[in-house]
Amino acid sequence: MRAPVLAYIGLGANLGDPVAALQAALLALGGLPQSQLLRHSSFYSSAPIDSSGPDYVNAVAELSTTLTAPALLLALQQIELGAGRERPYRNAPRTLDLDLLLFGSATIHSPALTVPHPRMAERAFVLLPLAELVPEQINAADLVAVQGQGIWRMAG
Ligand code: A4P
Ligand code: MG
Repeated sequence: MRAPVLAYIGLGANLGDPVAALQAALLALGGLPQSQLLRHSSFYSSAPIDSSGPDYVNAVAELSTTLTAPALLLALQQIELGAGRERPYRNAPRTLDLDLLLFGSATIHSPALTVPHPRMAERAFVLLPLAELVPEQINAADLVAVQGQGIWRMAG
């Protein structure tokens, strides 16, 4: 059997009830086969970046898994579909977005999957929750660069 890998998943939503959507997504992540949800960050609220609609709620989850990265991506997309995700156009507002940010120390460049997630270093809504879980993996200069992005940690 494959050794478990620590995967970090970015959760985001800005349509419907985003907090409920993220809570349901965490439950679904906890129910994935060959996987264990270890921790998740606080929830953060921020204005859409390169997107539109209401403010987003974002968080990051830490999963220990023996799934392969493509199998995990497929499982994430099934959870998105179950949350009513539609894809009318790129960066459209969404009921749930699950991005595979990190998959152990893997670097992946396939047509369906790029890991680490190519835009994560530019985004406070990824870096701040990820820094709660694995501060040693976050580049301090990246954190400084996103300081101007309005984002706040939600209570509870
Ligand atoms: N794909 C490739 N690599 C990955 C990966 N590491 N994780 C492919 C997930 N998917 C990956 O994704 C399009 C395709 O990317 C997939 O078919 C998959 O094979 P998508 O979720 O269908 O489309 P999308 O969400 O419009 O694109 P993407 O890349 O997820 O968008 P971004 O760049 O993540 O931006 N502002 C705030 N405040 N908060 C947000 O959460 N999110 C976005 C989405 C924009 N602005 C935001 C937020
Ligand atoms: Mg996505």
